[in-house]
Amino acid sequence: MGHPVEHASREAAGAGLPPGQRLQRGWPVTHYGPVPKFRPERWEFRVFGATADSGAHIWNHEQFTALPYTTVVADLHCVTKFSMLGAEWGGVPARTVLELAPPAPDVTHVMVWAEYGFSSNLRLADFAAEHTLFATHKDGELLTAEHGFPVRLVVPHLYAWKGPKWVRGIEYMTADRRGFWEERGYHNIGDPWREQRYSYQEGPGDGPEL
Ligand SMILES: Nc1nc2c(c(=O)[nH]1)N[C@H]1C(S)=C(S)[C@@H](COP(=O)(O)O)O[C@H]1N2
Ligand SMILES: [Mo]
Repeated sequence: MGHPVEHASREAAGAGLPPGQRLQRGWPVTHYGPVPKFRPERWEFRVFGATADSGAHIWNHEQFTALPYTTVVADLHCVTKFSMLGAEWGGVPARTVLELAPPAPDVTHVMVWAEYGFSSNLRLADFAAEHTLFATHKDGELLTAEHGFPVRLVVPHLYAWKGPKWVRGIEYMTADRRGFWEERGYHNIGDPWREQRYSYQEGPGDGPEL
């Protein structure tokens, strides 16, 4: 796939292990449900909800993989307490998606949608963070099916459930709404440095009522 390479970034890793985490060697596979089969002719990446022009923006697989490509070295912290450090992810920056398919001015949150209706909600600022990436590659190789091929989100500064594998689109929202794990007992924000693991730890303003 012929991406134009922009730049490599090395600032989303190297801070060590967040509290309560342990180092994992190798790369385990962690998710709920089956691994979806990729059907390129049916696949599309859809930006919808409160877009600036109020229409949906859709890229097919060929178009999506032709968007500007960059790399980010980032750590992955699973809320079940293992962390994988220093992977090099390659893909399309979330900021690029925000530029090409801009949200309306009153958008505050983004729902990231994946196959089988899996979802995760992010504050717009977390989504727009410099290192948030729609990854297609890890360590120079295409993602494998079980790790999210063709596209997964990587949000280096949040727990890994905030990064859906098998992403199919994003929804711009003018109010917060909980995603799949956020409705099922996990923290609405999910900052590993503050050990925001479970929804019972949420303070006022951290998320919509359960
Ligand atoms: N679609 C989808 N994405 C998902 C999940 C899931 O259940 N479904 N689990 C998340 C969790 S909890 C973790 S720790 C990471 C694990 O990514 P890995 O299997 O590539 O290590 O994927 C995240 N993305
Ligand atoms: Mo996880």
